[in-house]
Amino acid sequence: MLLPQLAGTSMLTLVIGNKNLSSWSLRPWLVLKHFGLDFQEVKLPLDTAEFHREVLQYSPSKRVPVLIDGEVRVWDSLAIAEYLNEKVQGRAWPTDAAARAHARAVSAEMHSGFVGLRTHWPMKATGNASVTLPPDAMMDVARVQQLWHEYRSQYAQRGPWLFGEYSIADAMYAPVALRFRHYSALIASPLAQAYQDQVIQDPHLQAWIAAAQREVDSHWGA
Ligand SMILES: N[C@@H](CCC(=O)N[C@@H](CS)C(=O)NCC(=O)O)C(=O)O
Repeated sequence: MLLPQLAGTSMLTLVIGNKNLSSWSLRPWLVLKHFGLDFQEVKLPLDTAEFHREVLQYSPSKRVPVLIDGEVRVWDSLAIAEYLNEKVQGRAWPTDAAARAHARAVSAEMHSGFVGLRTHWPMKATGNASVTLPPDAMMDVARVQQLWHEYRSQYAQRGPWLFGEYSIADAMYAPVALRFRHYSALIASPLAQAYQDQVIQDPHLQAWIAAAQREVDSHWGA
């Protein structure tokens, strides 16, 4: 059944957490923006009584993000990205089969891995901090940089994103670019550094960062 507060709208709805903190929310939000899909946001403040009270009406997993499309609810960032990919006739993955397979592999690797990096350097879209990483997290940082270097070397001729044109893989790694910025990660490879710059300078990501700053300034969700 359609949620009463969303009845009467045929627009896609993305339920997200704080823009300063919610890395999983950022990913499908970027896919929606990059592929020009109209949507409205519902924002819930993470780790609050309000979040726990409200989230179940949207999300069977009690987590965000969740996409609501009429009667259809899709939870989990990667499943949402795949659903959106179908809405744009497959344009959210690279057209070339080998690039597509690798884009899917690195996206799955991000989705299921990098636990050390994600634990010790949680995403903050604003500000900066200095946090020393344990060896497992340092290996994650090195692996991300290695794969950025590898795919930017391979697909440089096709455009500035990881596989040339913008794809779900870029959305999956955007929170890592923000982590590297927040914690001032050293990036040895010039190609990986250029890719991080490309991700951070993305006007859509800049809009997300500006909204995150407004949250922080107004103590929203604090
Ligand atoms: N695997 C999920 C992870 C979702 C997730 O952990 N979301 C966090 C916010 S970034 C959340 O909802 N946390 C609230 C809680 O666990 O109570 C995805 O890819 O969407």
